[in-house]
Amino acid sequence: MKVAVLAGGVGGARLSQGLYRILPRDLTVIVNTGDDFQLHGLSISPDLDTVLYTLAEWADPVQGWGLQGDTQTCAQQLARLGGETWFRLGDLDLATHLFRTQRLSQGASLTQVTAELARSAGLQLQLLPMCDAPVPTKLRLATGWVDFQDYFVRRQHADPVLECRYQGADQTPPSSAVLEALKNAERIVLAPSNPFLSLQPIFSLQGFESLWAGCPARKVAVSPMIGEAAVKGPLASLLASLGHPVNSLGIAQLLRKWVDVLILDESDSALVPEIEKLGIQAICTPSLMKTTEDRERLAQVALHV
Ligand code: FO1
Repeated sequence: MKVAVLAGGVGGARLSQGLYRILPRDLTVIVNTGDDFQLHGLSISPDLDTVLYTLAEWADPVQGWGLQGDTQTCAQQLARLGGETWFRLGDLDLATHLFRTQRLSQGASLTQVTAELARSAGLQLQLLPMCDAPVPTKLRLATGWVDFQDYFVRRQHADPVLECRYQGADQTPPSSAVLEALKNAERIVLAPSNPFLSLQPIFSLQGFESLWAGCPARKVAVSPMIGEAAVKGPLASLLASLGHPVNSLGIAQLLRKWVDVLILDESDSALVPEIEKLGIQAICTPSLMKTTEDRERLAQVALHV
């Protein structure tokens, strides 16, 4: 079965790993690039790297992002020189950024560079950025609009978000590789990624709604909420500040036009009737992914519901 996954962040990477263990050759992971930015002249694609490192089994298991065993020698020297160190790039991680930045400067597309990185990591799947042009996510806080990593890392996502914008998305189509993968998929899985920060940037691309409507695949999402808490990151606070229920019902309301099925945690079974009133099927199962076995088990559910 050909499967396409839409993913961003650590939750997206972890479910993608579960799917990859089941379908190493028939999987395409389409990744949010709204978090991408430039720092020290380097092209940084955090969500692509989180998925790449997780699938290669190189990821730092505690943070979920970055490389296991990485060191900060370069960042320490940069701090001595008075450089910017609010966004920590590990010594090993720098190699990925040097590679990506050089290949982009030689005229390669982000899709090509990502394929080269995936091949070098020994991965058999198709790993795709959602598009090849920058579509930076901007967030409105009480103090005004800020760049994504300014909100997420520099301010430690402590400020309430009042509005999200995906700059240039309506003039940027998904890449042709993304179009092909979605059209040919027999199942599309929306990973348990933040709907505002990881999925909506993909949905906002030019022509995406009509592309989606023309995809014959069954569309299954996994909720990133368990009870009133997000498994990771600022999702609960975003749901609250943007006026949605802070639980999987809020996720169902946001995703109802995009999916046929929502998988939610077994502890949230009381929400099933409300979710099914929205016209989507709700399936309950343990959804916390601590081990690789958890990831594979949840992936099996996403493939078979
Ligand atoms: N997240 C942090 O909270 N602090 C960091 O210094 C940081 C550095 C970093 C470097 C490379 C990378 O690929 C990811 C990094 N992240 C860091 C994670 C990243 O900001 C977020 O996980 C995503 O952008 C949100 O999904």
